[in-house]
Amino acid sequence: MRKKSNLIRPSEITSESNYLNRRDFIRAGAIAGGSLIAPSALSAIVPDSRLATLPGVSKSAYSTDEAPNSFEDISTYNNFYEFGLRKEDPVVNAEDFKPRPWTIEISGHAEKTGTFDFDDFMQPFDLEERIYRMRCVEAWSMVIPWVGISLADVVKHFQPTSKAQYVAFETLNDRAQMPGLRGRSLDWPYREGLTIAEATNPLPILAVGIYGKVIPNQNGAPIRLVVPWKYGFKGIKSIVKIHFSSTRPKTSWNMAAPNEYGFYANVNPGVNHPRWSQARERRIGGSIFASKQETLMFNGYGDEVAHLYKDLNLRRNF
Ligand SMILES: Nc1nc2c(c(=O)[nH]1)N[C@H]1C(S)=C(S)[C@@H](COP(=O)(O)O)O[C@H]1N2
Ligand SMILES: [Mo]
Repeated sequence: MRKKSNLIRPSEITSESNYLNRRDFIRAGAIAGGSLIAPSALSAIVPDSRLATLPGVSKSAYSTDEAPNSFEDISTYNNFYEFGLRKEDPVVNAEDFKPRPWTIEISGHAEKTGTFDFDDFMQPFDLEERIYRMRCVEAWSMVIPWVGISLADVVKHFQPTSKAQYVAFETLNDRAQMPGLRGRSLDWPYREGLTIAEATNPLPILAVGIYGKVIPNQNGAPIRLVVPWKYGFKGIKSIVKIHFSSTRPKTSWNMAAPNEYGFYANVNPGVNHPRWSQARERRIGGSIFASKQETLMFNGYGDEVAHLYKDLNLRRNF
């Protein structure tokens, strides 16, 4: 297999002061050039220049042609409870988070297991850009140009045995770096899981970038799950463990409120959350006066995934 994922180390990332200088430079340039672009519009089109560009990224046929949200929307409106409960908390509180050195432990029913340094883990896999619609259970949505590796490729690489029916994931649990862990909003570490059939479907990716750049800390650096037909909470961030299990793993939101958040969490406009409708969604970044758009079954990815659930009652298995 080709070696594509020479991800850039934090030491190669330009410093905060360079970043500010560059931003000021761009802003000044835009003003000097006579184009009256508002600062917010500028930051919307300029990804954070502290983040290194990812090499060797190919385009994916699975991408939507809908317009992506701005880098600013994607990196400042976040859910990452380890860094606070409000949408604006993670961008501030994850600023000093260290996504290197990083290790990923592979365990359970698989031929290949062990603890891998992040760069060694990434080595066998090809980087792809996948522009996906994302739908949060809170009834907002975004379109995000992820860069990542196929989860199916990762699963196959570690050769799960026939006993492996589920894949479980865990987030880093480091109180020194994650102030939100002092709170009891969730039972830490953050946990998620997929069936082996879901995990080997071609759509899910482990994302390491956004807009061609290394993924910002607040979006789940250095690596996070993206499952575009499920509600956003399945997209576990800053993964340190992947476990091949014979039994259904516990998942954080299901543990916290089992009547509100199920194991499957498939986007389904026909099954409401007990406290609000799932029929429509608000696209982040649009006008606050814009009418909400209809939520699509499986977030519009039904052709690829509906067969996974053909024998399942989706009202009971929500
Ligand atoms: N470890 C961890 N992963 C997490 C969360 C979290 O609080 N902690 N929040 C989830 C929720 S509810 C959503 S909607 C998405 C948001 O991802 P984004 O901030 O990159 O858009 O991350 C998911 N992954
Ligand atoms: Mo969410």
